[in-house]
Amino acid sequence: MIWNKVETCSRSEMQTIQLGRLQKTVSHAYEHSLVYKKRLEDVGVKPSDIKSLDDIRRLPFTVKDDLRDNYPFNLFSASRDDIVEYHATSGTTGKPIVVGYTQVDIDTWSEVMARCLTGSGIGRRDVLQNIYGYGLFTGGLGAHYGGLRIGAGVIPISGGNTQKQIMLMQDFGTTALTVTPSFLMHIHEVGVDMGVDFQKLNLRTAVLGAEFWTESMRDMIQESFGLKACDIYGLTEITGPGVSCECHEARNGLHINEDYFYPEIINPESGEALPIGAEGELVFTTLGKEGQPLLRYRTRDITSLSLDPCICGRTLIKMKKLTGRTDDLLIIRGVNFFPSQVESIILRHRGVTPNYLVVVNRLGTLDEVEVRIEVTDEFAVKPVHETFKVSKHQVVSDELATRDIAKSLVRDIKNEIGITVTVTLVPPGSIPRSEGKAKRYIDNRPK
Ligand code: DLL
Repeated sequence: MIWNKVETCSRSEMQTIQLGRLQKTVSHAYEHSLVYKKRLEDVGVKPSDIKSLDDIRRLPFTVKDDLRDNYPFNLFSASRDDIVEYHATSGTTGKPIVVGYTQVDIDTWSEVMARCLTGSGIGRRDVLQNIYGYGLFTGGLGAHYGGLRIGAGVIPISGGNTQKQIMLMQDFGTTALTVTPSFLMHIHEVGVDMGVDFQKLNLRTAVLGAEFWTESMRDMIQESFGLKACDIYGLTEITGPGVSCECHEARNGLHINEDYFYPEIINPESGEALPIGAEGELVFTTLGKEGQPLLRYRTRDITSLSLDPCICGRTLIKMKKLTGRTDDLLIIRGVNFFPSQVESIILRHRGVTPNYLVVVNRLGTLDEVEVRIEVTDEFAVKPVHETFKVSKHQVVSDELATRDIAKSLVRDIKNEIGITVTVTLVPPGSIPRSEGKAKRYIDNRPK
């Protein structure tokens, strides 16, 4: 099913919509934001200079620090009276990033989320358990608005409450889930301990995002729950979830709602725009946003774009599943490495679980990488609490088999990523679980 016929329009129709909205957005930002007015004047561009989509390259980039520097409302391009909702990032370092939505922006958000949920195979007959956190985080309300728009029965349970999540899945006959992949795996773990057979529930679809996850994780989730899992992407600055989403037919690349979010790929070092197909940093210009339009916003997310036809019939440009974020890129003894790259290697090995943490330390002048991975119950020979007393990070079993697993992980990481790491197998349950986004690495090196 397709929610809106614009999702299947021709390239030239799409470009006409995009150009009209780009011109309006640049004028709106110029007229309503002193910050953008000055920025455009600094590069000598007036709204009337935007005559073609290529002219977007004349606009300056916007970066995360611009939002921080203008905290809380200086980048707003609408009167505070017209702002009907606020969201913000968690802001673990420094001030959070604040976003304000007008009613038009909320309507757009509902529309793009309706497209994403429909594309994932969800409809009005579904019971949608929305496990994304409600609050300043955009996940909960974004999925909620989309769910209401398509007429699904939304259960606004939010994150946490693992056992209650399982109870509602059983008692309410939940058919669809919106949740982070890591928390969904945690729900599975807890359910299995409670003796729940997830295959027997009514679950059909999960729309997973807000964090990096691999194809191997998708296979594991689909098998564990007996459902189809689609990837959904978005970021607070641009709107929240709903910027792009996979269709359930292909589940291979995310269709971008490009009539509202104009994508570009740039070389993250030089800022040069790259052609379709090249991998680089994803940049978005919002088309039609009123509260806080953003021109050429650098997301720091790494991916590539594709205009290849899709079996679902959508013509919307696709972005590949994310490779990583430029700010998560670790350079270890000269080798570039995204912590998330170890995930698919781990998931290929028996005896270990997808619960892992990459820890980077500096010993003298050398960077050392430790990959802590929880073993499965069958390899946790000693009782977990005993092992804990000895050392949280000790190998949990001295069985030869366990050593072999660790050795083969070290070998595969070396072969595929090019760095030598220490693998420490830790007892089940010893790596902290998250109810939202999982933290997959800690960099202890001096800044
Ligand atoms: O995570 C919005 C969202 C909520 C997306 C629910 C999907 C589902 P932020 O907290 O601002 O917003 O974080 C945005 O999370 O720049 C990516 O680095 C990462 N991210 C989001 N979706 C995905 C995904 C929400 N599907 C940042 N795969 C983005 C990988 C993702 N990373």
